[in-house]
Amino acid sequence: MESLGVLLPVPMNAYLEDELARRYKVFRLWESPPERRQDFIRANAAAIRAVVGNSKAGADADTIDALPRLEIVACFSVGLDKVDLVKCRERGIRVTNTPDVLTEDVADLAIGLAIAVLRRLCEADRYVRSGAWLSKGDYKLTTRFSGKTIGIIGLGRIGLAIAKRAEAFGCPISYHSRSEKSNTSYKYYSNLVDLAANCHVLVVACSLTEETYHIVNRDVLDALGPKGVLVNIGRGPHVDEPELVAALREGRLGGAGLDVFENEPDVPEELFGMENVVLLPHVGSGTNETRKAMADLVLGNLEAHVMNKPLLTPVV
Ligand code: 8YV
Repeated sequence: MESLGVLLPVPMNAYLEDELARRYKVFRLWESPPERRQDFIRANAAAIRAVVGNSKAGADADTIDALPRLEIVACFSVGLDKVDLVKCRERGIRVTNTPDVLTEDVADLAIGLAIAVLRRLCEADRYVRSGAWLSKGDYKLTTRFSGKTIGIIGLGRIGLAIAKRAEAFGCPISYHSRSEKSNTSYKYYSNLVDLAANCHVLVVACSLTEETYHIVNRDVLDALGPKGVLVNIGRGPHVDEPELVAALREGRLGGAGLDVFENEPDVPEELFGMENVVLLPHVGSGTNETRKAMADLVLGNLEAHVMNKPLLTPVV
């Protein structure tokens, strides 16, 4: 039987790459210089029937158009914003992602970021390491996390997992999403500005779509206010980043815990000097346990596809 040709647009988790190479014929796009990548795809289009993408690169319209034999896009991510889903539906290309297996880690990180910002964990760590504790004495007082009102944008799997954790800290929970959920008693706000005005920590946990692009804009940041904290474990483009930087600089926002940015890995340098901000390099799902489970899910979906069995986590 013809081996499945799998295009990898960017480097993947090492275990996943090894396993893919063991089972299929792998085409590593990034090994070609940027100006030769379209030629590389064209030259190998006859063999490529699968794309394995992630949060950095997936299958955009140009890539899909260049691959007439493409059958499946298996994402090593829960987010599908790097896949042209409309085109995949039109062409009958199957799409899978990695839900559930990363939920706990991402929710843990959201709570960790909120605590890190309010309790100034990173700044306090730097205080000890720099010798300031010895030379300047005790560290300044910070702000409690327990009991603070948490507003969550998007009450899907990850949003609910964040809510469950925050409840254990005695935090009242409210949320904003397209529609009110019937399966929770958390307070619903149909208007995001109203949610921001009524919470202390606002967490972005929705998927990135045209409707949620820059959903956190100047009005939302101003409603959150000088005592408010923004936590983003979703996608950078959920937040209007220049507005976020301005709000922090001008003291209109209390702080921010950010795992994602608009132009990763570029992070606005102005944030580097702000002690009320905690910056992480997109590590929400970045544990050994979760990345292995995500990789196994990608492999399982590809295997199911090849064997003509039901996909494990189909999206399209
Ligand atoms: C990344 C993520 O995919 O699941 C998502 O949507 O953003 C992450 O899990 C991971 O960093 C691999 O690139």
